[in-house]
This record gives sequence, structure tokens and C-alpha cells, in this order.
Amino acid sequence: MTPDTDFTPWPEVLARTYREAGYWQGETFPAWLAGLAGRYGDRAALRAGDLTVTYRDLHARAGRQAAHFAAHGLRAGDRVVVQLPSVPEFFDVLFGLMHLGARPILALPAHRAGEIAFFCAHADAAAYVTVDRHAGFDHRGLAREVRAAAPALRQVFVLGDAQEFTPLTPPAGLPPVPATPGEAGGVALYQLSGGSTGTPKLIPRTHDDYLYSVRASAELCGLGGDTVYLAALPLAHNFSLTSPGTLGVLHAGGRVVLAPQPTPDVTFPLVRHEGVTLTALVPALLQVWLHVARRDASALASLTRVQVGGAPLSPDVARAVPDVLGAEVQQVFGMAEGLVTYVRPGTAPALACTTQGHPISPHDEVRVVDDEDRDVPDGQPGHLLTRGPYTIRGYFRAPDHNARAFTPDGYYRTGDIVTRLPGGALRVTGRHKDQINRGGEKIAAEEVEHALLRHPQVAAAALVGLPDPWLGERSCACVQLHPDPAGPPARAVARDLAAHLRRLGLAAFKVPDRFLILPDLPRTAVGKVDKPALRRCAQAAPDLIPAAPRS
Ligand code: OOB
Repeated sequence: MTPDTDFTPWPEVLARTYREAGYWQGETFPAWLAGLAGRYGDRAALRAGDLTVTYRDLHARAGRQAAHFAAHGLRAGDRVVVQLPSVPEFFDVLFGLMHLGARPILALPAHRAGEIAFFCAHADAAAYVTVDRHAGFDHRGLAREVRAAAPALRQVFVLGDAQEFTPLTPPAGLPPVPATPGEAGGVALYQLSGGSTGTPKLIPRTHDDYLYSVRASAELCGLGGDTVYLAALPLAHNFSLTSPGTLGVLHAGGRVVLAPQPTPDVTFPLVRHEGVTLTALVPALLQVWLHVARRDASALASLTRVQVGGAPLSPDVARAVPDVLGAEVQQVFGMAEGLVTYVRPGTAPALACTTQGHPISPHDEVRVVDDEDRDVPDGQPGHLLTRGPYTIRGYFRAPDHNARAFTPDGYYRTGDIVTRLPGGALRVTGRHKDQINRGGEKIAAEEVEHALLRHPQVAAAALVGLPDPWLGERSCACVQLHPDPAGPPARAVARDLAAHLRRLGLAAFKVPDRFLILPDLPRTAVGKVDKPALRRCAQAAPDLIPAAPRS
């Protein structure tokens, strides 16, 4: 029998433990949503502009969206790449696909043709769901490229002006279909990994494990019917979706307010108008909020807590939050693969500002180890390994990578360096994986390096992160060119390389912020590019070339 590389299950003995502990409740998302509609009925679930969607509507809209998808040939088990901005239809599509037993693959609005075509082809996606235009970008043009590159794609659904594609919006009067009965232990959706390898990885999350993380997060964050949550970050991201995010707020019967943009000019008036009590930000965005709120924070009176995660938060910035925003700061450390830690509400500021808290579950197993996988004592930094009731056991169709990314006994190698303090709180102190965290957006160095190497002039390439006061890190591509005495000047080469990456369809955030053209790249004794040396070199270089403006 060939091993199933689509989904790696938990060992039965652990699965039983998680069920007996009440974590895995055997409930699917469609059943959960039907339950919410029954419990909270006509209460407002979503607010977007002037639109209010009640809990009952949310459920009915999912049923209608499912009927529309079914009418266009989608079936249970189909994988569907979803790329939508912060619009209510995101939830119609998410819940509508699950209603049908189909499986959304949650792409980010920033992804471009290269990434979307890869997800579609790698997952044999039956459909791609997108929007006509967003943030000045024509997604239908992207859809045309994707269709040419992924022949298995049967349908493209477009929100808004669909042109030659299928309109996403169901025709008026289309009756909802009943939900397809599904397995709670089966895959509900796929998250995407920030990754550190040449291609992004798909993360299969089951109904059981994902709903557990939602319920437990909502509970430990004390959410309730009076919670008004501003969704400022991309809706698809695990932080804003489930930690506790929009799904956690819906679980608690609260109200989700969609922000079309995360910046203070848009969000501050929304906080005032909607009486927002809670939001989640990445540190880079928090700094922008603080900067504006130092001049005028009067719109933020209703805000009681701001969650911050996705990237390291400086203790000084954390300490400023209560004074400047008039709200408690709560650090969240997590990953789309599973494990999420929260500083528990009410923790003393000294600890709350300098640690990333405790895991959600008493059954989250955390190990902090040295390079040989030996446990290190509390108080000392080491590699964070974890397994538990909502941490995956394997990526989708990635057997070779899985063999490296997981220990033989199923711990996920997070690639983060942490210290466990006496008492169990974790402090993230560094990163081992070859990834750049650009303001919470993750860039796998290898993916960009491979793309650079496809340029005919590039002999060797290495992407490194450089410290940045706003984003935490920016990326710098260090490039060695094939010798060409008559070649163009470095500045022109850099411009051409940035254009090359865009042509390959890489998301704009992955296009290097800076370029450094070198005669050769420093190597270690075994011939690998010496990235620490390159980082030092790039930091000292007076002549880093900025990439052309992003789009
Ligand atoms: C969240 O998920 P991902 O999958 O985009 O990124 C995970 C990685 C972590 O492995 C870590 O390297 C970094 O992002 N990270 C943090 C952090 N939170 C995430 N590094 C330092 N401090 C933090 N607080 O980013 C994510 C998923 C769920 C909840 C929160 C964040």
C-alpha cells in the first residue's frame, strides 16, 4: 500500500485521549455554524460597511453559496483555492465550501500568479475563488494566468465584475442546499505555511482540531456576546481567523467588524463607530497605530484589549500600549501548523510584555532542545518542538519535507528558538529556520533564491534579513552575477532582478527590499553560503540598492 501523503493522522492512542478530554468533539464546521444560528439567531454576527449579517443569515448564506457552487459542479472532497480580501463573502465561501464538504485552501490577497498557480496545481484544485480587483490589482488577469498553468482547474469564481469567469454571487432566490454530512476527523481546510523551503506547503487542518483551537482560544481569552472584534489583518491568516480571531468571536456570539484596510485612517473611525472592544495586530501595524494614537486616541475609548502576534514584539512597544491606546496588550505566538500560546489576560505587565505566554492546551507537548534533540534546562534557549491536539502531523503531499520537519515521534520542528521560563511561559528569542519575518509576512529564503537563480545573469543568490525599526526585518538579496565585463551597472541589474521576480508571479512582499551585488558569496568550510557573514556584510555595506517601488 502506498502511504497517504495527503493527510497524516494522529496515532489512535492520542486521538482517543483528545476525544476523551473533550477537545475533539466530533463536530464539523457546518454543524457548528448551524448551532451558532440556533443559539444566536438574529444577533449581528458581521458588520461590513452598512451591511449587518446576523447569525441566522450567516448560516443561510453558506447554504446558498454551497448551492451555487454545487450548481457549477463542485463536490464534496474538492479542493478550492480561495483568495478574497476582507469582505463578508469570505465567510460565505469558507462556510459554503465546508457546507458542501469541499476544502478551502486559504491564500492571502497578496499572493500573485506564481503562488496561486502552484497551489492550484499542487493540490489539483477544482476551482479558484477570487475578486475582480483589489488594492489596485486586477485579479482576473491573475486568474487567466493561473488557468493556463493549472489545467485541472474546472472553475474560476469571481466576486464583482466576473467578465468571462463565473460570478461568485449566487443568483437571487437560489434556495440553500442541506449540508453534506462530513467526518469531523477529516480535513476542513488548508492553511498555508510561511515555510522555509523552495515551495510553500499546505497545512491540512481537521474539523476536530481546528474547532478545538477556536473554542479553547475564545474561552481562555474570555470572549462573550459583548465582544466586538475588529478584523484588521487578512481574514485568512490563522491569527485573525482562529486565535481567537473571527471564528472565536462567532463562537462566543460576539460581533465581527471587517476593516477594509488596517491603517488608523480607516480603523480608528470604525473602532469609534462600532464600539470595538478587541483587535489583533502584528507589531509593525501596532507601531503605526501607536504613532497616530499619540496625537489623538479619542476614537479608541471602547477598546479594552489589543492582541499582538505574528512577529517579535519589543517590550518597550508592548509597555506603551496601555498608556497610548488605553487597552491591555496580549501577546500571541502561534503558527498555521498548530501551536498557539497566549499571555493569559490579567498577567502582570513585567511578564506580559516580555513573554509570549502559555500554550492553549494542557495536552500541548512542548520540548526545548539543542542541535542533537536533547532537552535543554528551563531558562536556556533551544529549538522549539511541539505536538498536541491541534498541531499537524504532516504537510499535504510533502513526504521528504515531512521527514525533516517532524521528529519520528511526531513533534513538529517549529524552527523557532525559545526559552521556557520557570512556570512554563515561553519567550521567543530567535529563529533557526531560513525565513524572513517581514512585519509578520513570512518569506522563505529558498523560494526567492530559487526564483533569482532562474535569471540568466545570476550565478548565486542568498536572501538575508536585515533589522528594520518598523517591520522588524527587511529582506536583502545578495547576488553574484556571471562575469560580464560589458554588463549593465549594478543598479540596473537590481531593477531587472526585481522585475524578473514580479514576472515569475511572486507576491510583492517577497520581492527583496534591497539588493547587494557581490563578486562572490562567502562560503562555509563545506561550501554552503555563509548567511551570518553575508548579513554582517550587508549591514555594513554603504551601497545597498533599493528595489523599485512595490505594487
Ligand atoms: C502566525 O502564524 P504563521 O504561520 O504566519 O507564522 C508562524 C511563525 C512562528 O513560527 C514564528 O516564527 C513567528 O511566526 N511568530 C512569532 C510570534 N508569532 C508568530 N515570533 C515572535 N513572536 C510572536 N508573538 O504568525 C500566527 C498564527 C497564529 C497566531 C499568531 C500568529
